[in-house]
Amino acid sequence: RAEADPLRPRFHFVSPAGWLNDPNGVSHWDGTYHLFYQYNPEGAFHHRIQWGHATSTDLVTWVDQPVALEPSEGPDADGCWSGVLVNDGGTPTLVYSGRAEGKELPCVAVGTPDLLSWTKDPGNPVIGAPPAGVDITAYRDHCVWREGSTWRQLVGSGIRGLGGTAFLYESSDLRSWDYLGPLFIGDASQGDPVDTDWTGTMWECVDLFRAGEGSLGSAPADGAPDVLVFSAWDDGETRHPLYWTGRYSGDTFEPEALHRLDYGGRFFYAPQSFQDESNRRVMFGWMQEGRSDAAMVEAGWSGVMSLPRVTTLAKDGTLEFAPVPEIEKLRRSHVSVPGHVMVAAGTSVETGVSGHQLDLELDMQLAPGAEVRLGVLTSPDGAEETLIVLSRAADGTPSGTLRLDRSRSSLDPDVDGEDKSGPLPMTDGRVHLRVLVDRSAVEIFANGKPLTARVYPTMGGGRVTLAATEGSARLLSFDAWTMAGIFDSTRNLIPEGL
Ligand code: DQQ
Repeated sequence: RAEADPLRPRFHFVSPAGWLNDPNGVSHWDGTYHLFYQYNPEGAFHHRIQWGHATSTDLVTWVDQPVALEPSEGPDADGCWSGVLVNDGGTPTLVYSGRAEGKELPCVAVGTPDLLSWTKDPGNPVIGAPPAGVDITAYRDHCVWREGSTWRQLVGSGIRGLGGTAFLYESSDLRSWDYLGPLFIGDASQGDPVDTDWTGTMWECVDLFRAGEGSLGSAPADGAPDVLVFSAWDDGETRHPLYWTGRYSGDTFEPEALHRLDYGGRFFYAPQSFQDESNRRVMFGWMQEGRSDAAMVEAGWSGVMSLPRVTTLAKDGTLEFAPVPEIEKLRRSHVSVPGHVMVAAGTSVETGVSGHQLDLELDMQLAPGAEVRLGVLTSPDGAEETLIVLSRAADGTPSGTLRLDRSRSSLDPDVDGEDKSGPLPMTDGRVHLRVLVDRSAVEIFANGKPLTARVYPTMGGGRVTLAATEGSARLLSFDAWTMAGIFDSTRNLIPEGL
């Protein structure tokens, strides 16, 4: 059944079987990219999680490798939860959360030089308990980096009654850790669980990095901020990725500003980033499902890995994102929709584009008060359509909104169709829009701001429409490509002849 599912993406990484969630141990090691991921090959549900593993030389095509970590008797008997890969003087080393007896504790495993087989440390767990005397909400996931001659580690957590946090540790050998204190504590009393920027009662998958030149802990040559990425969590269902920009120095992080990382919220969850061998910061996130647990089990698969994104610092001090350019090698037939046309309210452009695997790139200039809608996966009769809505404030202020309207994405009443939106920075109404459509996976980048989501059309439509609904906009350019798959319809890898 899983094999015949037309909603299963073809050029995003998906697991060979069953369930996939967080990216783990993302790295570039001796010219090979490694993507590990939370994996349950037994079925499309979260249970007894292993570390799946795939490698790539180009971030586009992937080769499945043997499972890297599996639960075994002891501190990870019930699951090998999220973690990272570090280079310990040439020895590949995983730091992950072992789950047993209903809780998670930090564990370590070392790998062979090819990173294909892993041996768990006999001393696991390497930290035997969360900090004493602190009433925590949870304790898991790791960010580990080298600072001078020592290792530093963050473990995601939350302090009951206060907010999410990350506990800071130090070690000389990755095995014996000294607790230094909370790096910084969020304030869960600010805002509400329904707010898209609520910082939650627990921080999952913390990821701390320097946004510009230099490394963590060094003096920032170019004034670039440090960035603390976390996935805001609450047992009342809040799940979304956020980041603070600020300064990490000594044993603390001084926050400057809080930002939403992806307007799709839970559809780009638990992101993890790394610096590749050409010094790009590349980030992956888990595109979780918007259908019911029963529908996932029925489909036989669940979870999509986002395309890798290059993460850079925008002039306004926030992060901006773009799919790695390598993805362009999957571009096939090209349609160029004539540019330099005005689209006025009530009119639409006949794009002539259609497909279920597409890369769309548009440049537009919106007049004040304009609203433009790009429709994808549109059924022949228009009953199903996923709308990417761009608008510019009427008063001429240089701001706009990016919105994803999924109210008509699917006739299936049981799938998630909630609106997703966020502020769209713009100058003179200009918008550069990139949309990657891969069956049920949609990644949108508007002036570098990402909005990631899942859609479940039932009618097999693939038309692309463009219309203005308010005011007018000038279409400057519009290029569309169909995208080759890296998987065939039965999820066999297509390594050659893309
Ligand atoms: N997923 C992992 C945890 C992490 C969560 C378990 C985030 O380690 O906190 O699969 O999605």
